Amino acid sequence: MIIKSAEFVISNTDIKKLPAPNLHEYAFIGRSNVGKSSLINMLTGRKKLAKTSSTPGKTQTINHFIINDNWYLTDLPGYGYAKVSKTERAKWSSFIQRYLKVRENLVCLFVLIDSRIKPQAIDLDFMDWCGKNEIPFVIVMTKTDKISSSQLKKSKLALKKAMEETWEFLPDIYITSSNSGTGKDELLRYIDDLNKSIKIS
Ligand SMILES: Nc1nc2c(ncn2[C@@H]2O[C@H](COP(=O)(O)OP(=O)(O)OP(=O)(O)O)[C@@H](O)[C@H]2O)c(=O)[nH]1
Ligand SMILES: [Mg+2]
Repeated sequence: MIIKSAEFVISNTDIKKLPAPNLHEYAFIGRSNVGKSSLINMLTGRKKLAKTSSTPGKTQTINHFIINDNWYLTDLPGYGYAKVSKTERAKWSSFIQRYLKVRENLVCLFVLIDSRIKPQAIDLDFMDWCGKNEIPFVIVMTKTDKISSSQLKKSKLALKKAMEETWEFLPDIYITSSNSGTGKDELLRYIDDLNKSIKIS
């Protein structure tokens, strides 16, 4: 798929102010600093569309971007940010969980996992929560430019093993690097296929 246009639409902390749910939507979630905003920039080929930072906790709101005037990419705040208070964290999860549950045009959630580290309880718990709430998702392993191909193989295997504890069928796993562009064509093709095969009423 060719990205002809990618524009910022709205930043939200209020579920009621989200854009009308009349277009296909794909959201990016994962731990703080995992590379959600960078991946949105890599996929759209716009370096500064979503704001990125080397300090965790950069994205604090739900950010909608409209692509080719036809579908939404949504950048979400990260979870598991250690410096955030318990109350703030609880607020975050109820806000994001509500968004994920009510957003009827959310075709697929991309759950980003750092390819450099072993499976984390917070990611596994979050994916279990998605399963229980019937939120369709695939996994995206990020920052693969920072590890060797044998390390990547090991990471992927470890993740699959950890997921097999609770999952009978595993979701697709995409391999990406926002630095090198790895995975761009595959993810855009996946989105294009879903745009064509799923009807948004
Ligand atoms: N080497 C490398 N660095 C990356 C990659 N993706 C992101 N980064 C770096 O990781 C840091 C965090 O990236 P962001 O895209 O801001 O992460 P985020 O998940 O949006 O973070 P929050 O909004 O804070 O939750 C930045 O310093 C990026 O440059 C990647 O594929 N490779
Ligand atoms: Mg971000």
